Amino acid sequence: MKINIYDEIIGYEQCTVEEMSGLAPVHLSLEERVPGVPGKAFDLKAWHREWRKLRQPADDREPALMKVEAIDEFQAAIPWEQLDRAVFLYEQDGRPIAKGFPIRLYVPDGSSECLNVKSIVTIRFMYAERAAKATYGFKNIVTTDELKLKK
Ligand SMILES: Nc1nc2c(c(=O)[nH]1)N[C@H]1C(S)=C(S)[C@@H](COP(=O)(O)O)O[C@H]1N2
Ligand SMILES: [Mo]
Repeated sequence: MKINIYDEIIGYEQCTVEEMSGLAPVHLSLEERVPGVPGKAFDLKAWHREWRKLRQPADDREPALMKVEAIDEFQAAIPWEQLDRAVFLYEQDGRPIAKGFPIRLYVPDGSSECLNVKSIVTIRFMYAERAAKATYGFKNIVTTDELKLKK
């Protein structure tokens, strides 16, 4: 399963969890940042810096916002300052994670546990777009039947 990665400076790319964790310079046990939750995780910002450096070494600007989207269309937009201790959980008991496959975000210093988004399929790094607060929730899905009713 591939994860869609978009970075305003780099563009679109698809990566497997193995490719992402293989590149990540900082690996840790999730328990070190989220007490009581075991599993293997890698540091988000260190991974992003490494990924960016390999593609665009001359530009070291930091994003202002990260947006993630899950298989079930749950999504979150998180200001970069809240992500200093954020990690991606990718393995538990030697296997891909059962709850949250393929990867799950944990934001230990975030404003809410609701930001621990499971089953992420798209990650976006934004530089121009900013937000004062983190937001999360399900995408607004308007069905064609609802559109007809509104006419
Ligand atoms: N993909 C996805 N991730 C999600 C959610 C969701 O509905 N879908 N709910 C969020 C909310 S509101 C909370 S409080 C936590 C709950 O985490 P838990 O299932 O480990 O208790 O997951 C977050 N991550
Ligand atoms: Mo929540």
